[in-house]
Amino acid sequence: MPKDTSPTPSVDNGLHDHPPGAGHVKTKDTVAPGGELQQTIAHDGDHSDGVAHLTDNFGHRISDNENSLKAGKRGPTLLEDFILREKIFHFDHERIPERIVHARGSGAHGVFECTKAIPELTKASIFQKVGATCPVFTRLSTVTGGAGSVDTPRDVRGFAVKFYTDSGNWDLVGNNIPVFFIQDAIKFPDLVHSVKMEADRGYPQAATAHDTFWDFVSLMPESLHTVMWAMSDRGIPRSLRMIEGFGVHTFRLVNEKGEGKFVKFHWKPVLGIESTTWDEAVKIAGANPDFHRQDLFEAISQGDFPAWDLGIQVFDEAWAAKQPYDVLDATKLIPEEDIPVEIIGRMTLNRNVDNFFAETEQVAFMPTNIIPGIDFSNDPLLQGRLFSYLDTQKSRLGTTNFHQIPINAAKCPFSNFQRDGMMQTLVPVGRANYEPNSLAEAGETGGPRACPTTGFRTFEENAEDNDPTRKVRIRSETFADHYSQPRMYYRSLTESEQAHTASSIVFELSKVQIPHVRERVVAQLRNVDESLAKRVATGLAIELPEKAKAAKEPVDLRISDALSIQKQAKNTLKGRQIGILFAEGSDLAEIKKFEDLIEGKGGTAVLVAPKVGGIPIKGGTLEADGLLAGSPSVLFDGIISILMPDQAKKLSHDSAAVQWFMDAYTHCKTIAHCKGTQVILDRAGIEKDDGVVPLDEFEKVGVKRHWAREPKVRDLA
Ligand code: HDE
Repeated sequence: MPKDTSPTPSVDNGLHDHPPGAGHVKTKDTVAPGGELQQTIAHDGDHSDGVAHLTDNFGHRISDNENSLKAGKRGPTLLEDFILREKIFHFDHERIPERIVHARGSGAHGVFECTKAIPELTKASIFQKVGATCPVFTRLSTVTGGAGSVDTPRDVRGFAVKFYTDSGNWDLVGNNIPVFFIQDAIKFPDLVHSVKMEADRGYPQAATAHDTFWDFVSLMPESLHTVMWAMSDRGIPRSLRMIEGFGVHTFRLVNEKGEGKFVKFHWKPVLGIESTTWDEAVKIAGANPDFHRQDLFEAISQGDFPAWDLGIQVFDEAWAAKQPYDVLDATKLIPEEDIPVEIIGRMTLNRNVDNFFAETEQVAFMPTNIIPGIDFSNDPLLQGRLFSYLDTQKSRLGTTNFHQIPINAAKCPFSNFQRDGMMQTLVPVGRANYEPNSLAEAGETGGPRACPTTGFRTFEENAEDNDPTRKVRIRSETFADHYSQPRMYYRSLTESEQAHTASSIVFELSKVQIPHVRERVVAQLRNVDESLAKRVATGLAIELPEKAKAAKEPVDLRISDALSIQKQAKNTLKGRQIGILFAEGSDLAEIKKFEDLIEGKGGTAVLVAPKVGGIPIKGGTLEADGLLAGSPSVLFDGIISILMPDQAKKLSHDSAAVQWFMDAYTHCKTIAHCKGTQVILDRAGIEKDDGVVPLDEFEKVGVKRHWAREPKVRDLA
């Protein structure tokens, strides 16, 4: 065990593995892809005298930490001074948003030990064996005041415990009062707005004694129970070591057999509960605003470790139904005289934080951090919290990767397919960032998988199949037919569209390097359409694999013409681009005629020529919109060619011109041409068909695609 450099007596709770001699910036904790917490020395530049070198954030040693770089002794500071800039830049960004509630808090590390095993009640790993331990981090807080407010206002105290268990983090985020002001999460922003400093004047700080809070209370009878507690001596504790803690909500314990019982959690301070008088609290606030924080810190530093016993009140639905209140109502408690509190464990806080910001400030508690064996109830206040805490962490910590911050990271392995995001510190290897995947079959890392037996399963309160309140992760059988509609889609396509689809799958799968993936796709296609599957298999030159097993056998649905592009293609010039090829000597009047026709019908005529400047033609000169070599026919929906025979002959030796026509032809586009152009068409191997027409037929033919041509230009097998 490395040497402990903190003033706290060293206690090994598994969380305190500092490498020796790591200087001021002692360690950088990183979480390996497997989730293990690793610690590497961020900077270990010991001098011979044993003092570490001062460096910037990238490890560059600093020679002078007193003077910025200036132009001359008394001159202005230079922008070049990256050392000064980094130092000030970092300082400018030191603060993060404080918590909207519970902003002022004190945290400490510790250990939880199970003192009574309760496997009959819960499968939670931490409660299986007497003596089982896990590290914890606990943050005790006031609710109302800002981060710099005093410790002893009249207020509720937060009591948040993070258990780093071997089955993940469990956060029991409670208070020192067993009930809450409101019954439904939707009232929380109103409650908090009313109790915090008033919106216009910015005061009072950390106080309930003002208009808006009592206005709210006076209108919200449900708040009175908690108000009674807050106005009693519970609201002014003597020491954070002497407060009780409560989970407040009714939770659930679930055992290995899946049987559930309701539970309320309690923390009983070993030192007993102590309060101040109001007069004391007020005077302490003036005498020592950090009274509670200091008290906790010093007690732990001195080895006087505060401890709490964890207790439970367990009951079932039948008992709950008989009570004069609803156990899902967080404004109600269950008297200990009705259900005694049974002690099952002890938490001891035995180590102060090394760094207040890194740990106490950055710790992110979330009631959604729950482990198998414990579950939520339908308490509407709790249900709202399940949403809120994750959300607030993004706003406070700035990144979805806040779970990687050492104080928040699980101490058990964790791995999933969540990736990237701001401040990503993990370096996942391989390409498996999705699931399902079969990469392992190809010898690659396939990544983790869900485990139905050991994974978290939500308790099924009303397990009857047809109960609409049953919480399930089940896909309805009515979603099971995966093939009938793909079949309908494929069969609704025209022959040429089907050919395109088959070819595209062959092309895509030819790029797939993993043979079993190709085969599995073809196996799926057999359920869509056997002929398609055969076509693809032939295209790939692979054996037709066995048909994939269908969750539900597909049926033949009615063909739908609306699914085909070709069946509903519009033969219109509107919105279409038509390329008109001309050259020296072409007839301006003829060109104009087509331009007018196209523009008149809402299309765009683009003039293309071997040169772009003023070209002498019959009837004047004309500038082209695009150079032939730079305006391939793929840019147009159809093409028109108006050329003098001598120019056409010349162009028949120009590959750009020949390609221009050849492309339009193989792409099944309309080619309207003058007689002279024939020499280029011949060169391009273009045969006459419905879409290769003389100029005067252009208007009649339009610019639809001529799919009947396709078998002549492409192998559609
Ligand atoms: Fe909280 N509460 N809360 N709360 N709460 C927060 O989360 C919220 C409630 C409690 O030391 C916030 O990280 C909603 C009951 C503690 O870091 C936020 C509702 C109880 C802490 C939030 C409640 C609590 C918080 C602010 C009503 C006792 C401090 C910063 C549905 C059982 C944890 C943060 C720490 C903190 C929301 C009600 C206890 C905004 C919406 C009831 C001890 O997410």
